[in-house]
Amino acid sequence: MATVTRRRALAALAPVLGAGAVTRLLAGDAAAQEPHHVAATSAGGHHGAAADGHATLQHAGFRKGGRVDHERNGFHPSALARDFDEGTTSRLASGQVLREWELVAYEKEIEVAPGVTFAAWTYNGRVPGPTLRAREGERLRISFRNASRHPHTIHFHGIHPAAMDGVPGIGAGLIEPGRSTVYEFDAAPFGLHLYHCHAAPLAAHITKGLYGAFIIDPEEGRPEADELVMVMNGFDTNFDRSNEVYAANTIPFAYMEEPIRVVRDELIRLYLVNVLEYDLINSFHIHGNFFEYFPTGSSLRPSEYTDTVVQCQGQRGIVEMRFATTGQHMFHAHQSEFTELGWMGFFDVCDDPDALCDLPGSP
Ligand SMILES: [Cu+2]
Repeated sequence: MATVTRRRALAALAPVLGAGAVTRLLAGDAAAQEPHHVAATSAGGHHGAAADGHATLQHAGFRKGGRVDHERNGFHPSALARDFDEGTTSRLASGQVLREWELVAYEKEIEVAPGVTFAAWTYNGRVPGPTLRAREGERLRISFRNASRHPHTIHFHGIHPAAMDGVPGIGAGLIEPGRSTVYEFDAAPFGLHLYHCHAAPLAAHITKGLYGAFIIDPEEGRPEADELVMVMNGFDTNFDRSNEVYAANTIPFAYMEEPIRVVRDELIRLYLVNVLEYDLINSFHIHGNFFEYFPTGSSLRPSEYTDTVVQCQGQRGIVEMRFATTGQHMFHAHQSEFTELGWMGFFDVCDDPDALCDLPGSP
């Protein structure tokens, strides 16, 4: 069979198969090509069947036995969305707060779609790496150990001395396998940043999984809110320099299977980061609502009131919104292709945060 490009395969298969099945075919997963697996996509979903042409909304996640094994991966997208790593703090003689983390790079096979494994490169065994959270003006110290078989770095976005930039040839430069280094700088400016490996070839080192969100809170803080982080990413599962699956926080359709529960009228603050490689832009779109957008989170005043925002590679911003009514609100990339290949989910808006307001038809 001739090489199947992702786009050609999608055009041919998307109307017939669920996105999960397409993904499996592209990934060369033999099991997925059994008729049983393909046919199973038509049942059980709560988004209706193909009568109105929305067959592509059906996906692996709705099939019995077709879920990613989060336990084996060692991280769960639902937990990850609310997991902020504040490290450990102490005080320097000067009175400045010292905040410290330890990051270890190592290889780990993760399941990125049901039955599709990916030989990831990770910080601390998860993709994305921990969401590092600090406060403006603190001293940050990140101890980095490379326990993988390839040289890596940690390059932080933000303001810091050149020697702390985590790029080859500057400061400690490339950290060879088995070696360690310490990155240390003051937290500035406040906002939503990111960190990632800066070894060459850059796109490969990033797309393998070496990235994470990096939040610097303003000194005076932000209004209290239900806070979430979504790192928009994708995976090139067949190494053709294009992505076969898309997601926020790694696992396609994870927030369809487990919608993110939020409370009506409560302020939701979403830290949104785009680390996608191979596709120039990514986007976030909310249904039935509008949000205020703070580009790079570096101002306390929003620049935009909208329902869709676009981010280039490495771009990020803070989304703030409230839902006035209960119910299920979809969010997704507004590039339909990304959506169909995994980058979509639901907010489940409830009156009572402890109530079970599961989606009708959920397995
Ligand atoms: Cu690297």
